[in-house]
Amino acid sequence: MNSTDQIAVRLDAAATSRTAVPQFAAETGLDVPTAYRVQEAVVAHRTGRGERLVGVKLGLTSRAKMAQMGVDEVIWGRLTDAMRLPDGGTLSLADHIHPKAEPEVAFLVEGGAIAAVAPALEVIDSRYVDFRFTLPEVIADNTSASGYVVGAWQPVPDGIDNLGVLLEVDGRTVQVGSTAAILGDPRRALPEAVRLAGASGVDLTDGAVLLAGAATAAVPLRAGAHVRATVEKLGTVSLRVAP
Ligand code: OOG
Ligand code: MG
Repeated sequence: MNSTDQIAVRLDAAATSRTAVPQFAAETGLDVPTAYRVQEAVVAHRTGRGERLVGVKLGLTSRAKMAQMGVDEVIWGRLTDAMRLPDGGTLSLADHIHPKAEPEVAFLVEGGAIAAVAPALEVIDSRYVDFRFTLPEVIADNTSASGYVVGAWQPVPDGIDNLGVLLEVDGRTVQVGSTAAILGDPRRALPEAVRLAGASGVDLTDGAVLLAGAATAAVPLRAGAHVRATVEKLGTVSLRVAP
């Protein structure tokens, strides 16, 4: 396995067959610029099957996530329409490898600016065995992107830079954080995404969704679980895992 396309085929097959693959960066010497080219090729497999690019996600924008994953650089990935799940919708474990959920803040982009904000949940599902990867590996894997749920869009409230974030599973609080954990202020996600994605020729066009990154660590999804994220002033968003 040596070319960008071969790695992309392998990661796409892992996703579609719900079978984790071993890490490979040590073997291939994959670097970050090449990893973003692999990501583009991985997502091209999805768009080739009819999915549409609808936005961008940032990852590892909080210390909680950097510590959990052992990677300490902000990364970005591509979101497609097929990844979007309805608020209160149901996800099947059979469609995933080892999914986890994390609370996020979503922005709606219009005219190059933030037009609205919503509480969100991201479902990440690394295509690597044991959810372990190096920085280039997670970038190549479209930053573990698998699904996302967006709550009600609303105007950006005062104090967005320091709102409480809660993640509950079956009514029990499992993670607590603050939007301040996201780059110090989640609004920084926009210039950061414009810079990072722009370097690969990807623009945040009108109507694009931007996931700013998780404020807390992610939690594994179990059959039958009811997962709910709450962002102070923004409200809640939820997801069920099929029994
Ligand atoms: C990588 C994706 C990180 C976030 O919000 O920090 C991410 C991973 O943790 O597998 O989406
Ligand atoms: Mg995330």
